[in-house]
Amino acid sequence: MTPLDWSVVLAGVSLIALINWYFFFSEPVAASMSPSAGGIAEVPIVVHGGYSPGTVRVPRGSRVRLVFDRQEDSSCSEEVVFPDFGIRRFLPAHEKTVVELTPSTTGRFPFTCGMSMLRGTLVVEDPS
Ligand SMILES: [Cu+2]
Repeated sequence: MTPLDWSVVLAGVSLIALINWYFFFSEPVAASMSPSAGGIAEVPIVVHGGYSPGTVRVPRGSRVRLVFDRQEDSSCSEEVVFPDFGIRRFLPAHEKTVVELTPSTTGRFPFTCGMSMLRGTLVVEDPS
């Protein structure tokens, strides 16, 4: 193999490592919300190649309103699923979709796209 071949291989391996790191190890910025006047915790979540923020902290026992703002039409993100809450919702492209739930137990609850490729976590904590 020529030096050029090696550099192509190296670039490919680095890219794969970077993608794996992104999907499995990066913990996107967490958003924390306390209930507003009406006792509703509203959290905006941008959907664009992933969920931003990827970790959403909400208080147990409050009505939680997650506003998914889907800024793409890639079919991967067209559905969002909250397995622990029995929720599966279609997210129209370039629109905001509200998902409401009231978590009654603390813990970490994943949410994903319809194919479980994009991942986020709902962290339910005791209200302080
Ligand atoms: Cu997907």
